[in-house]
Amino acid sequence: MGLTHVSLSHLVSISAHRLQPTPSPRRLIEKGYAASDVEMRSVDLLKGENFAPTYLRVNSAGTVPTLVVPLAETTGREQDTKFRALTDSVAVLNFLDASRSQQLLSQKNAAVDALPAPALAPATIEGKAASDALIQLVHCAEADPNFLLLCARSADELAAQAGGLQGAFVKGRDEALQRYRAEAAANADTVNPREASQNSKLLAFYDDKIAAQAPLVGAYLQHDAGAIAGFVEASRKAWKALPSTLAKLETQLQGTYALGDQFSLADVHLMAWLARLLAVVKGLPGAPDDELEALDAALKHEVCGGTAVGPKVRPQKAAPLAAVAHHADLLSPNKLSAYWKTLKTRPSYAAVYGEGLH
Ligand SMILES: N[C@@H](CCC(=O)N[C@@H](CS)C(=O)NCC(=O)O)C(=O)O
Repeated sequence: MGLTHVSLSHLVSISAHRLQPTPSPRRLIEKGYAASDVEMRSVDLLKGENFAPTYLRVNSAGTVPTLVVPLAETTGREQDTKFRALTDSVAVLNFLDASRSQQLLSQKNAAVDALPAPALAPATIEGKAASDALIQLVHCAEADPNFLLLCARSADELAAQAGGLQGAFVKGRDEALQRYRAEAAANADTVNPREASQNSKLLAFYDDKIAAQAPLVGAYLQHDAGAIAGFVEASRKAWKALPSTLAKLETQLQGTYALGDQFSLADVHLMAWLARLLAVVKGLPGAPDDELEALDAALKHEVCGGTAVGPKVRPQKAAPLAAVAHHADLLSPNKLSAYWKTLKTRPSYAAVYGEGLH
């Protein structure tokens, strides 16, 4: 399970004369970018570095990834380069796909030329619609595996996680928010109007984030009984929503890869999403080692009821996945598990997940 890896998300920049890149090593590798093309910087989410004022100047949402790219018209030697930041993974990946064409390659050196630069965007209107639908599906808040990572379906699960990486994440983030907020508040009386305006924006940002994170802080750090009950309920709801996302995926997968027999942009997004989800289920208490079995086990838990707060739910007699299978056939073998096994054969998989899923 990968909170350590969550922290290794990247801020990336592209300089004027060199293509650099990428928040997504998957994309770099699948697109044939060379290591020398890349200038990566890590933003440690465990320490709340994504909330630093310097980072917020680049990405005002305070999320990763960010890709900083030069504006085309300022890439001449005679001009100062101006940059623009792409601040979400869909825009970043689209940019990286479009930015390494064969034409561009032919202007570069032979070693780099030798690497293929396949177009990963679908070529047809139907393909694009199917691709967009899949990408949207795994980026919707309801299917956010990062939330599932923090979720606790019982007070016991919460207590276990509070002593682990999840607890460290909530704590590190809370401390960073409080510290950055205090710094902004200390500068509140600046006479420089520009600084004053920046400061009030920062204060508003930190206040919003602190309010949004209050349920997590209440449950994880303050051990507040009401907050714990509310968080357990929200967590169960999030887990219950998972089968329907998986069922949609199951019906939308079109072939060996998401859109058929070619690896495409949708696969880059799906690989990241599935890897994170499978890392989460593997990290659940008592999970089997095999990630697909761990997913089955997590889904079973939802159907049978697991360790529960309040009255114990009796495990149902019927096959647990039968209820999940109501949404689609999620029993192995199925399209999704075959698809995952195919993704695991990609060189980008070995490069990104060789040391473990995250
Ligand atoms: N829509 C954005 C969301 C990215 C996102 O939420 N990233 C997570 C890490 S995987 C993040 O930055 N979390 C930090 C936070 O929300 O404070 C994207 O796809 O780029």
